[in-house]
Amino acid sequence: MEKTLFEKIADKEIPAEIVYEDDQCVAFRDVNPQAPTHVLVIPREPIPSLESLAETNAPLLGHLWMVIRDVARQEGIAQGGYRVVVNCGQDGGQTVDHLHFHVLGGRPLQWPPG
Ligand code: DGP
Repeated sequence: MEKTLFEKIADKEIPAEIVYEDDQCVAFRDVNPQAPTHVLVIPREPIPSLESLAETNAPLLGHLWMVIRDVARQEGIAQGGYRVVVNCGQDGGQTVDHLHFHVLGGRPLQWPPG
């Protein structure tokens, strides 16, 4: 099966500024940042979206949240505060069909989102 765009980034076939990686996930800077810090955290496994998660993905999800916390600390936004966003499906604004967590910070963020 054709690799997703984010699999190609994880496999370093497409360049990206990777800020963290391990055997389960990769974190890299968004190409179109919406805040001074905008990092995407993805599982290496090409899970298409939140909607396609299985019960067996629960340990992976726990790991991803720990990585999100650590990336926020590493980026220096943990103390000021930050936001984690997962867009799911068409109405949710998802454009890349590979589960990803947006980690946004470095400025006060507005609420609600559009
Ligand atoms: P979403 O709309 O939630 O599916 O977010 C997809 C994000 O992926 C969007 O903020 C832009 C980012 N993105 C798309 N293509 C690339 C790419 O080639 N490199 C990087 N670093 N980010 C990308």
